Parts: sequence; C-alpha cells; structure tokens
Amino acid sequence: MDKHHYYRDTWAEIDLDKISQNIKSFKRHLPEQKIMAVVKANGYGHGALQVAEEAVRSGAEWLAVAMLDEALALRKQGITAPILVMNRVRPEYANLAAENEISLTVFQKEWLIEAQSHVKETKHQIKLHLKIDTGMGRVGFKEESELQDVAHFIKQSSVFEAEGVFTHFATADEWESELFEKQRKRFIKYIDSLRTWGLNPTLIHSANSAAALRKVKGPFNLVRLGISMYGLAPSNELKQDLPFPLEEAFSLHSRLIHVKKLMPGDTVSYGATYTATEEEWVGTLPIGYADGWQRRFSPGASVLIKGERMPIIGRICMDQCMVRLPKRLDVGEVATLIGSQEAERIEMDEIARVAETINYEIPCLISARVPRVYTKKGRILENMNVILNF
Ligand code: PMH
Repeated sequence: MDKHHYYRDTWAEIDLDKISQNIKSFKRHLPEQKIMAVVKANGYGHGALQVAEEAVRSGAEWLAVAMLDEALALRKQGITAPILVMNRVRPEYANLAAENEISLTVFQKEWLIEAQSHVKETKHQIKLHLKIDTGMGRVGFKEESELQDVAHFIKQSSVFEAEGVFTHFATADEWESELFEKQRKRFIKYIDSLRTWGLNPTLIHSANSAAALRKVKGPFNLVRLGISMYGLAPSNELKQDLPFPLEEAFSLHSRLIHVKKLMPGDTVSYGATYTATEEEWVGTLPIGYADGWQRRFSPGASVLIKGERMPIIGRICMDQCMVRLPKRLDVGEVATLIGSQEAERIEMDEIARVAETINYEIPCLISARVPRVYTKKGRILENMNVILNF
C-alpha cells in the first residue's frame, strides 16, 4: 500500500508554485535581505517539509520553527538548510541541537550557564540568536545589564557563537502604531550596545511578514516570513495596501456523500438549529470539527459546488456537516470550502471573518486527519496522509 495515499473524500491542496511566487516577490521587494521561511506548526498547516523544500528552492536561506522537535523532524527528512528554533529549548538539549546544526534562541543568562554545564565537548559550537524583548512582552532580554553579562559570557566562551540577534513586533500589522516605531528604535539601540560590548552577530532580524511588507528600516539583513509566504495578508489593514499580490497556496475540498430532500419543518443536525421552511435539497459533506472545520464556522460559512455558493446549515458535527443545495445534486460532486471554483472564490479571510479570528488560525487548525495534496504546475506531486503514514 502506498503509505501516502488517502481514501476519504476530503483533502487540502497546497499549490507549491504559489509559495514560490510569494518568496520570489519578496526577493524583488527586499533584494538586500535574506529570507527565513517560518515553517513552525507544520508550516501553518500547509506541511513543514514540503513548504521548507519549496521555500529553499525559491531562494529562502533560512528556516524557522518553534520547537526542537520540529527542527529535528526536518533534519530527519533530509533538510540541510540552516534552521532556527525561535522558542526556548531546554539547556540540556543544546548539544543535540548543535549536533544537528540547529541554531537556538537564548533570552536568559541562566540558560547559558546551564547549557554550558551540559556541554561535554566543543566539537559542535552552539549557535545562538539572542532574542530581545523590545515590546512584544513574550520572551526576550529586557534588562541591558543582563544582556551585557550575556554578551561577555558568550565572547569568552568557546562553546557558544552569537550567530544572530532578533526581536519580534507586536503591532507591525497596524499602519498607525506608535509601539512599532518604539520597538524598532529600541532594537537598534540594543544592537549598538551589543557592538560596544564587542559582540557582532552576523544576522540581525526583526521583521515578520507585516514589517517585511512595509520595509521596516534599520540595520537588518534577514526577514522572517510566515503568513505572507503562504499567500495570506498579516491583517485586513495591510491587505488594503499590499506592495505586490499575495497568492494563497492552501485550498480545501470535499465531496457530497449524501443528498436528500427536506420537507417543511424537517430539521438538520444537533440541536435542530436549522428548520426547512419549504421543500429543499440538502447535501452532506464528510468534514467536521475534528478536521478543523470548526463549529463556529456555522452559520456563516459557505461552500462552492459547480461554481456556485451554498450555505452550510445547522451545527457542524465531528466528521460531517450539511449544505443547503439549490437543487438536487449528485453524490460525489466536489465542494470547495476554501479556494476557487470557476468565477467564485472563498478566501481564507472569509472563513476567519465568520469565525471572528485571524487567517493564521484556520489552516493551522486543519487537522492531521485531512490529507494534504501537493501540486506544482497544476499536477499532483505528492499525497501526504499522516493517518496512514506510520
Ligand atoms: N517570528 C516570530 C518570532 C514569530 O513568532 C512569527 C509568527 C513569525 C516570525 C512570522 O510571523 P508572520 O507569520 O506574521 O510572518 N508567530 C506567530 C505567533 O506566535 N502567533 O501568530 C503568529
């Protein structure tokens, strides 16, 4: 049996050409900057390995993930590009990271002391990116004195190498943000301080997608691209004024598995929240909240069948949901939940709006139960079905 095959009638399609186009657009937009492709959370639900490969092919020099497990998985699957783990890895695993040529993020002096005590040999230098908290309030050095101690500690150490220094913006996706400017200035000040203490990390990075789209100014040489690489805008505000078009890579599809006629008064799904007012046709799709097609999408979300919009009705169940059809349609008909059919389109942002959340959350939560189909030049390259891949 082909371990990557799938048998269910629901699948996500990831158009790798779109990822490539987005990266190439950024390279034209910011020719002086290196690109770090952020592929944490299984590539925002798109597939970390496939996105990482495509990103590197398209000119990204670096990859970023949130945790060591994600980085090791990429290494195991043959990815050789440099990888940064952006969150805290336990100091006792610093060696494991170094052996796998994985760069780590540091934002605590104690971390360095502990990590050093675990390092038995210095064959592999531990490559570090210093994280500065300039206003995100999440992780990062805040106190100048601590940073100064750390700078000296690293300078004197034969174990550690300060490969990079970075910060993260909290409001880069808002045009009129004072905090954004404050963070930018604070970061530049920290970089200057590091230099006076004799530490000159090669990579200096601050930008996420939003800051990269608006070309944040400073002595920076790398941008960390997540959401925009997948073709989604970081906010509705920035979406109104993009410097180049972003191409959505992710689409979601299913097929009608049942079609029936309702009589006036018949109800649909748990809680009987939908009641037919006339004779109507209803179709069932084999996708539900366990697939990440969340309960809060109904009422509000629609699907496309034969290029026409149709509303999801009643509560979304664990494995299924129902659609009001304009007429009798055949079992097997393709329904697009995110993506295009003929002239109609359902954007990720439409679903995010219905769910009162941000577009980031939607593909991230499309679960492992939904097989991913990878396409390039309109042809299927690979099917990935985690469920059967054991
Ligand atoms: N750098 C860091 C440190 C991040 O946490 C993220 C995204 C990115 C870069 C990429 O940002 P982008 O997708 O806007 O381009 N992190 C998160 C997060 O923690 N929650 O939502 C996005």
